[in-house]
Amino acid sequence: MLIEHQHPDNKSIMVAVLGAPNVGKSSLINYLLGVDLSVVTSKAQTTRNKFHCVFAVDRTEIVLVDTPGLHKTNQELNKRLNDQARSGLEGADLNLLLIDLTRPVIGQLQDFIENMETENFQKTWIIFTKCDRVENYKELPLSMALDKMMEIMPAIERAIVVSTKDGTNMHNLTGSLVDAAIPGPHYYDDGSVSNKNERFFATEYIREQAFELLNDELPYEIAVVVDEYKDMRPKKGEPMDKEKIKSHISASILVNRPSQRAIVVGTKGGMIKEIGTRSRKKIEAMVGGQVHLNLHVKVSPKWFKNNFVLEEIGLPRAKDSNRVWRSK
Ligand SMILES: Nc1nc2c(ncn2[C@@H]2O[C@H](COP(=O)(O)OP(=O)(O)OP(=O)(O)O)[C@@H](O)[C@H]2O)c(=O)[nH]1
Ligand SMILES: [Mg+2]
Repeated sequence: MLIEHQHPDNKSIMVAVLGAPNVGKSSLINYLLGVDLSVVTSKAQTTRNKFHCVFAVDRTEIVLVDTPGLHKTNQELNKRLNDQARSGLEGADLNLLLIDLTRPVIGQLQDFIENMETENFQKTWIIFTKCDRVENYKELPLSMALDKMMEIMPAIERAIVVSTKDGTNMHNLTGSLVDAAIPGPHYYDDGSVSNKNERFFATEYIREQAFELLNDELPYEIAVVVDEYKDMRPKKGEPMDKEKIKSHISASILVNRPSQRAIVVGTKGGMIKEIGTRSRKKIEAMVGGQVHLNLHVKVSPKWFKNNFVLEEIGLPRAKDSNRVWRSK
């Protein structure tokens, strides 16, 4: 948005949402946004790319940066996921560090510090998540835990206990973000929800369903790439007939081994059909019209070590990336 078109009372804040895998980062973002934009599954390491999610409260723009869960690793794919999380901090005015109340809290902070250089951390709030899963969470010695956390990491200013399942304190969190926002221009146009496009979210929604439906190590050995994305919606000014709009998307689910291909296809194609039906519904809700989705399963051995594929799915080399590359 052009600065000269900005209202003088505008405020904005960029907030990095950080924490271990599965603590509820994407769920928190979706709750604040009011839409299921970011993918959420019951499995750890669902989010693979950092990206911005944007919403506004009156004249305050809040930009939330979703990030992959940070964890210890030597594998190339995971190094790149960690790099996405670390770089999610860049330009943030505030960090929300999510700590899952159903697991030891101090240990999570120590793990986080081990995986992230936190010495230069600015303004950080601890968000204790999933309080609905803890009986009598108000009786937990959280203020003692917070004191200890502040000692370990001086950038921590405060803590909020939340649940995205029953909404505990989520309004307080929104209010606190608005209060912490800084007077100045908005970065995004009104109505923008993300810096990623619908094509990105289409791959995410396919991967989300595959992640949820597949078991064991298989979710971690799949990737989704869009081969063709034809947006058939009418251009600005053209008449809109919702029944007729049909976007065409052709996408591939990459697997590591031929035996995995058989599982993803399923008996009589049942699994791929289910992944397709569920993800198509979510993509249709996003684009606001009918979608024709063509899904394939391709064997791409060790795609998770292949620089070409990793770049294609938005994971460029990390600082600590391995030195040996497979070519296209
Ligand atoms: N009971 C309960 N479950 C939650 C809450 N927040 C998230 N979850 C669940 O926790 C799981 C992980 O949530 P995500 O939002 O995907 O977690 P994440 O931190 O983004 O995970 P990664 O992307 O893997 O790093 C999902 O099954 C969520 O439904 C909460 O407040 N209460
Ligand atoms: Mg996530």
